[in-house]
Amino acid sequence: MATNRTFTMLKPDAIENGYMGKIIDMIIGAGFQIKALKYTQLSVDQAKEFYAVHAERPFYGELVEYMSSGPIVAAILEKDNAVEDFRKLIGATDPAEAAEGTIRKAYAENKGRNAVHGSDSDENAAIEGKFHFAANEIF
Ligand code: IDP
Ligand code: MG
Repeated sequence: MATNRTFTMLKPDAIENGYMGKIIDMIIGAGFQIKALKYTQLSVDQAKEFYAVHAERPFYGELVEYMSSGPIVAAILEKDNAVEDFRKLIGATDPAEAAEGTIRKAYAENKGRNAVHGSDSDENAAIEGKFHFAANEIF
């Protein structure tokens, strides 16, 4: 059964470029409620673990270095059909291919530095949420 929660990170480029507030505003404006929120930075080991599924991809080293390079905002979001609707809101991985009105179209730099993460399944949303938040940090 589909759950109604997803997990996101505003990535280091988005924070560096000053888009934290604008992106959070777009997320809330699209009808998502914030159930957990944290301003933090991933260690190299945490970035490796979070993206372990991509360990064999040629960009893994670059991805780990970038995701641990500066602060991020992590959040658990709630809405009907959260995972799918949030993937629609963020747009394609490569901002050059992202639709108008999406977060990546507006704020991403390129395919690697693409402003925002969104879980790709209910199962991963739950795993990724637990990776960042203790039970008493989730509302
Ligand atoms: P997604 O974030 O849209 O789900 P994935 O294919 O799961 O995209 O890739 C995870 C992350 O890895 C991307 O968001 C992006 O930051 C990075 N990435 C994906 N493909 C490339 C690439 O070809 N070059 C560099 N970084 C990439
Ligand atoms: Mg993905």
